[in-house]
Amino acid sequence: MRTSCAMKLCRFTNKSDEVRVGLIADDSSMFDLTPAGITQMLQLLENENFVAQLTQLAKKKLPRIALSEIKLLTPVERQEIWAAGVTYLRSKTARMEESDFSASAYDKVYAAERPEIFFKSLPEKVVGTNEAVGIRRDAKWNVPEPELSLVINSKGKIVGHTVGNDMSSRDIEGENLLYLPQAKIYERSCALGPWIHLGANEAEARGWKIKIKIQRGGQNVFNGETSVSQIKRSFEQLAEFLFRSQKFPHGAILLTGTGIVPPETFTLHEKDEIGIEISGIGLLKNFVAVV
Ligand code: DO4
Ligand code: MG
Repeated sequence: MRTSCAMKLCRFTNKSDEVRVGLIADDSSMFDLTPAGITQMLQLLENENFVAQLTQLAKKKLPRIALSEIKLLTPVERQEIWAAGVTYLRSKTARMEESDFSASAYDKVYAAERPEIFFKSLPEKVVGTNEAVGIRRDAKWNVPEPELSLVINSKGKIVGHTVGNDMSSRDIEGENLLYLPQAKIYERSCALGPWIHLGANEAEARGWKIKIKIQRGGQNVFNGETSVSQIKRSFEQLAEFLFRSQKFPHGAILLTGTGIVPPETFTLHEKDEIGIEISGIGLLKNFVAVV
C-alpha cells in the first residue's frame, strides 16, 4: 500500500453490506483497512500521529478494492455537524438583499469578532455522495450551499477536510431570521463526502477552488466557482469558537460557509443533479428530492 501527502479516508459498504473504513489508493480503487485493525475512522482522527499510523499500515498487505464494487458512505461516525455563516462577502451581500428585515444582522456578524455558528445535523441524518438532498415542500426558493468542511477531533484540532452542502430555503430564512433553523435543518438538508482529505494545513486548503455545477434534464442550469482563500476568518478561529464552553467527545464537523450564491431567479427543482468539487478533496454528487 502506498501513502502520500494526500491521504483520503472513506467509509464504505462492501458487497456483503458490511460497513468498513478505507484509504483511497487512486481514482478507481481503495485499500480496506479492516485487516489492519481499523474499523472506525475515529481511531485515526483521534490519533495526533495518524500520518505515522498510516505509514505503519502501509507496510501491511491490505486488500485493494475497486471503487465500482463498493458504496461510499458519509465520512461521519459520531460527530455533531455544525456550520458557520456569512464568512464570505458574497454570502453577506446575498443575504442582505434577500431580507431588509435582517440586513443589519448579516452586516454586523460579517464584521464582528464572534462568527455566526449554528447547529446543522446529526451523523445519522447526513446524506453521502450519490444520495438525495432535500428541498422543503413548504419552501419556494431552495439552494445548495457548497462549503469546505473541517473535520475536527475531540481535542479541537483540525485533522481533515471534506466537501459539504448546507442546503437552505432562502424564502424561509429571508422572511425572518428566527426561522433560520427551519430554513437550514430538515430532512436531507446536509450532504458530506465523498471522503476525508487528511492532513492539509490551512495554507494548503486556502489554495483550493470550490466549484458547483447544477444540471436539469442533462442541461447545465447553474455553474459557480470560488476560492477557499476568500473565507474571511481563519479556520482555527472558527474551530476555537465552536469548542468554546462546549465539549465534543467524538469531535465535530464544521461547514465553513458559502461563497457561491446563485442569482435570485434560481431555485432548485426535484431531480436536479448537484456536483460540488473542491480541488484538493474530490466531488460530492447528489440529486434533489422534495421532502
Ligand atoms: O445566516 C445565514 C446562513 C449563512 C450561511 O449558511 C452561509 O453563509 O453559508
Ligand atoms: Mg451555509
